[in-house]
Amino acid sequence: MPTVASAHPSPYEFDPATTALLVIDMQRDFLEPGGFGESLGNDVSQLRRTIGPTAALLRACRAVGLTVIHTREGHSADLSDCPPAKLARGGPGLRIGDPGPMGRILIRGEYGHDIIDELAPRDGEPVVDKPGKGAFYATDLGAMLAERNIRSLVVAGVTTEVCVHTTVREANDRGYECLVLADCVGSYFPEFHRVALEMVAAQGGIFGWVAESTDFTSSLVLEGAS
Ligand code: C5J
Repeated sequence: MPTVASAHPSPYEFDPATTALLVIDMQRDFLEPGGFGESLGNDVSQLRRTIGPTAALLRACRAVGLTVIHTREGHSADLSDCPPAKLARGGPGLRIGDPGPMGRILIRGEYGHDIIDELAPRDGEPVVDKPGKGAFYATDLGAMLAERNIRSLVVAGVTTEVCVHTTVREANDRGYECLVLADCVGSYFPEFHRVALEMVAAQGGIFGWVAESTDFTSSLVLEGAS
């Protein structure tokens, strides 16, 4: 069985046949200027360091045929799936549904809502549209994973302490063994990123495991996953 020996708090063992890579919300709305992330006052350049490692991770996973699933956070055009408190966040004219340089902010079908070109999903890779921070809430992700007999989730994406954390917590409660790849997740706040990763692995791995992506991909290659 492939093992990521360097994972914290303990080696992470996984079966590639029952493991999926989950790439969370690598959308223009979070990573590029003029989107939802910037509308909330964030420096979106903080997230760019995740792109190169995640592109390499995708190449490695695709090469061995690992299941790859992407998610996108966003709302329907009529905002009926957006809670009032979420809608009220951000300054006037910069709220969810308001027009921006990449289309209406965080609205499905708009240019800004889609995944950045560097990490574009391949044909056949599911893309889960979610209205919340967690990828299980109000989506068919659970059914999709069950259909594929997935038990382990390797997690990349943004932001570490928001959608990545919420999703890992939801997944952990559902029995999935989650490995968060430190260099493939990012936050607008370096301190939140650091502490969020510590929280995953603390207390014997209360939410999961943490490792660098190259240690994960080496274990895939070493074991000749199929
Ligand atoms: C946020 C996310 N940060 N994808 N969403 O609002 O983490």
